[in-house]
Amino acid sequence: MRETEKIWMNGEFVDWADARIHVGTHGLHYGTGIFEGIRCYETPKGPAVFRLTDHLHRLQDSARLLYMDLPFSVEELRAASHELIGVNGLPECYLRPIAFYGYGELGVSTAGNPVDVVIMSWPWGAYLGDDGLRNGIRVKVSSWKRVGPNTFPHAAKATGIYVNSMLAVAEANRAGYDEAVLLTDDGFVADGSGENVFVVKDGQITTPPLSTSILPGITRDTVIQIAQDLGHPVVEANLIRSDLALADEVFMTGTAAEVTPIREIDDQTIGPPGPVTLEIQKAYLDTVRGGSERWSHWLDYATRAPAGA
Ligand code: PPE
Repeated sequence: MRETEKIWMNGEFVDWADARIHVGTHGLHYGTGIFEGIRCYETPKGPAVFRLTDHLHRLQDSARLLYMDLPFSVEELRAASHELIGVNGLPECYLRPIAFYGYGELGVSTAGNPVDVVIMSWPWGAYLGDDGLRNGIRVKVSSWKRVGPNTFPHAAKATGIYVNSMLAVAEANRAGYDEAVLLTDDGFVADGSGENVFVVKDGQITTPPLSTSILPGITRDTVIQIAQDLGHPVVEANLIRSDLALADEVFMTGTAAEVTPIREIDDQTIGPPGPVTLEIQKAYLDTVRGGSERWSHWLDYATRAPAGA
């Protein structure tokens, strides 16, 4: 990763190299952390963070699901995010707020541990590669199932749950694919290791409902609204594996992945990025870079000039 100057840790800016934690940290041992992934884009009116408060509200929801008291409010974390962007002076960056049970007592119970909160920011290009964003990626349905709703509160973007994603993407990558799609135990399409999934068939766009153990993606919500506005209503309905293979178009959404077309699933050709995918991808990238008046309320403009400006 590309290092930047400062990291915000529990209310202070520390040098990148000094942002350390103790090896006895509870979150390291038991995966008891929650996090967010947010992008800041360069726009004609300066850097703007996309749907910042929505991401921070999801962080708060994740905390609640892990019985965690966040020691900072959404407003404080919003201000800290803007300050960090200013301090690091990057017009475009990815923001990674993370909160975790810290150093105090080991043992699975979180009693006796503080909650530490950190925000990192660094430049992060196309998550699945520039070529993937342009020409589409090759995906494999994972043999690992998405954790069920009574195994893990999937609405929480919690660190520990990502072992599920890590196994799926490791399996896919080792078999030569770019990304994995996970199914639920019942065989319904859930999400990618770090993205939500959309299918286009005979002009109808469908995405799995929140009950299929997916992360309630903010990009998913953005795309549903943008697509609807473009005259493509999105249906939230269960999909099975063969719906992917027989689709006219399939794409994935995520803060990191943005709108990434899928050109092949399990060695079945879907084809190059189709017209609906390209229309939505363009509208999404225009929106996040300030090109749409209609959705300008989603842009949270930096309150401070970048360092050195
Ligand atoms: N599902 C999963 C499992 C997931 O991790 C993400 C985000 C999404 C769906 C899409 O959510 P949203 O970003 O709100 O649209 N994955 C984040 C982390 C990726 C990583 O490798 O780290 C992201 O896109 O930032």
